[in-house]
Amino acid sequence: MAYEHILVETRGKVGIVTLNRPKALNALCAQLIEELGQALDGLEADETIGCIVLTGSEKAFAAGADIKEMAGKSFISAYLEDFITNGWERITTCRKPVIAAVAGYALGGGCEVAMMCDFILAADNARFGQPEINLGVIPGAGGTQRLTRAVGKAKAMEMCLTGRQMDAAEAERAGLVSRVVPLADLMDEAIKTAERIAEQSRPIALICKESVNAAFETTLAMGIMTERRLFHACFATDDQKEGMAAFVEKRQPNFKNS
Ligand code: CO8
Repeated sequence: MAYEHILVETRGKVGIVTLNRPKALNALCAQLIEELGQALDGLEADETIGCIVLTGSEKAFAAGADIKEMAGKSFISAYLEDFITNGWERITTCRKPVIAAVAGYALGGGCEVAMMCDFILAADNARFGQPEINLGVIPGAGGTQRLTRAVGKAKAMEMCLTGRQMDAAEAERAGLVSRVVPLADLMDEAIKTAERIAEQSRPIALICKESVNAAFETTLAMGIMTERRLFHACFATDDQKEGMAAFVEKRQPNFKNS
């Protein structure tokens, strides 16, 4: 399928979506968000794909929602079209693991999209921020919520109230990103990590993602209960039998995704 603002490719079991609107630093216009949703639909339906990498350019993962497109909106138009909910949440409903490989600016909606992914691998030139306050608005795609859960109230509040950006090293210290790697290695590392995930049992990887995500939606007691039930469910799979047999027989497992 031909897209205008994104590139989609597959490498073995890994799907790669590259935001590709360089003249606007990958500003997230409505069409780009729609294309991203279609790409995720396609990769989700593709049985050969086990993990997805979402990335941008070396200069910008995404510099936010498209300010030029947003500038003329009124309350009533934003409300009636359900601006933000519409389309943007598609990343969070993806059942396959999604890694954000972030280089350069991840600002506003760009930071929010990265945080919708399952984890963020950052290049050493990455910069994260929620500068919406400088435009007379607040973050609208989860920034005040996901950033606060990721880095705690003090840093999130300061960043949202001042628009201050975090560099990659601070983002790693604060727990916003899982790892920082040199810019030149970002895609190799992201793809290597995605391949490792895609090699695991597909159903077990989905169950694992579901269980970690439960930590953000429930109390500890409910989260532990969810994990316990999902752990029990693993024993209904052939891949549990294979994984444990392979360990006992000192060989690599051959998962069948069943
Ligand atoms: N929207 C539209 N166009 C943009 C955006 C953007 N967010 N960011 C950059 N561009 C455009 C510029 O207008 C410029 O275009 P042109 O050449 O036609 O003037 C081009 O990209 C290059 O940008 P700069 O010349 O500014 O590049 P610099 O290297 O000098 O600066 C910066 C890079 C610092 C990233 C700068 O471009 C900047 O500050 N951008 C805006 C960052 C920002 O405020 N982001 C938050 C946007 S609001 C938001 O995301 C709300 C999210 C709510 C949920 C989303 C709902 C859809």
